[in-house]
Amino acid sequence: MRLVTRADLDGLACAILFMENEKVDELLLVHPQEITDKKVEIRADDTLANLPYHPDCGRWFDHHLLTDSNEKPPAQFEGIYRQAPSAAQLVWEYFGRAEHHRRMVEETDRFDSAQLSESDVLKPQGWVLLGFTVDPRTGHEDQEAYFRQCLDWLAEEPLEKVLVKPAVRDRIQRMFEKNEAFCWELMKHSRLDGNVVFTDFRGVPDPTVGNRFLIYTLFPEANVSVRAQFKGRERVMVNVGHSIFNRTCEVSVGDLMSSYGGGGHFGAGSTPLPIIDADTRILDIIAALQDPQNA
Ligand SMILES: [Mn+2]
Repeated sequence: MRLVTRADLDGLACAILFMENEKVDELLLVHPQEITDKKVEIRADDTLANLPYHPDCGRWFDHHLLTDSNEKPPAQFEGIYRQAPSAAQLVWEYFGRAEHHRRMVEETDRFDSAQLSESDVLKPQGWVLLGFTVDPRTGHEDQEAYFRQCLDWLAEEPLEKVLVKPAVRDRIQRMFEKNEAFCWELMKHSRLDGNVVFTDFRGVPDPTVGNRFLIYTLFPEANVSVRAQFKGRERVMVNVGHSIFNRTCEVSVGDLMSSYGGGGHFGAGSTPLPIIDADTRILDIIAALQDPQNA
């Protein structure tokens, strides 16, 4: 069997569960968009986990909302699909919910659905800490090699022993350093506009990539964040996300972003904007996100 998953904590937990219960001959790490765009060849002996459905796969486990761009699964298929906090939860259930993996699955649930506390963001521990180091959005180098290394270790040793390995500690150290630099950049380039915190990285040549939740620890008054930065020379990328602490924003970010040509989910999304009228459109986006009582 070939396991096809994505290189995040949920994919890692899925892989640990499959490797303990079945013979996994090969592990392929892909980005969900590569499945949606049919850029990878999927085979009948493939198990897809934490990824959109592909008609050629043998089994499928996923928990993400089905969107218009996703291939619809048939009524009957091998595996489990359900909206759930993580795909690992579904794979765990498939293999009979072994007690010794309960902690890993519960923490993966929290991490994957961003049910995190401020201390999970500022001083993460355990699976959440490991989750941030493997997160493909954290901007570290050699993510795939690191993911595979962690998986090999976790197949043999408990999490506590893996977290103190020099390579892991090194990554944790660098992650905290990056987050520190990122906090300063966020403070310097953000302003609060009612319930919206707007970060303008358009003047920053090479912005640090840090923890995407830090902005909500710096601006607890905001319930939604908007960040703009250049993408190439012709476009501005705008990222919008609901605060994970102040969960009062009722605007569907995905719908708002799709009206500008982008997309996303209820709580987060992004859109490219042409440079020429980015300013006006950003103001429109901020206005659309503002609570009526701030108007
Ligand atoms: Mn997931």
